[in-house]
Amino acid sequence: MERTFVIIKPDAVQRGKIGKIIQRFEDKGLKIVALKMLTISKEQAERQYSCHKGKPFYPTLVSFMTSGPAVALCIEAKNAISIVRKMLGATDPINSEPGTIRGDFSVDTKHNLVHASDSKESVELEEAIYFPKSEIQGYHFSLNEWFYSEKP
Ligand code: FUP
Repeated sequence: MERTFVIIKPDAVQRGKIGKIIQRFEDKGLKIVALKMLTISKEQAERQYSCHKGKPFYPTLVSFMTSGPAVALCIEAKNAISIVRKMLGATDPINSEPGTIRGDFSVDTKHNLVHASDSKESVELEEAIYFPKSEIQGYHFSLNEWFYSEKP
């Protein structure tokens, strides 16, 4: 089993899309193991996006991410990182396919509703910014046998 980290961004909260987005993850068969609403601090946003520091869009990205409440989640599934990234769709709205979250709900690169980690390293880094280990739940997902051919 693999874990990934997701943020439902401030634009999605303001637009009333929290439930719709979480519903997609649940419908897919992904197990939510941590969930909270928070207003992201400047320090958290800067740590999360440290790889983009110095790029022209970095200052407005940080101010956007800290502009209002967001929802952070940890999700567990076989191949969770790739599956969730695929469900989000491409960063650029011109390339995000219909059927993806960004493809269905966004027209702008910055206001793209969701973030998800793109590698095991970024999961580790991002989880540590937002969730103490004690807030990540370990529990048996009784539906697993209906989602997987083998015991995951
Ligand atoms: P993603 O992994 O799809 O979230 O995309 P990136 O890590 O490349 O970018 C992080 C965020 O920066 C994106 F969600 C939106 C924002 N961004 C811009 O605002 N302008 C750009 O040119 C590229 C990214």
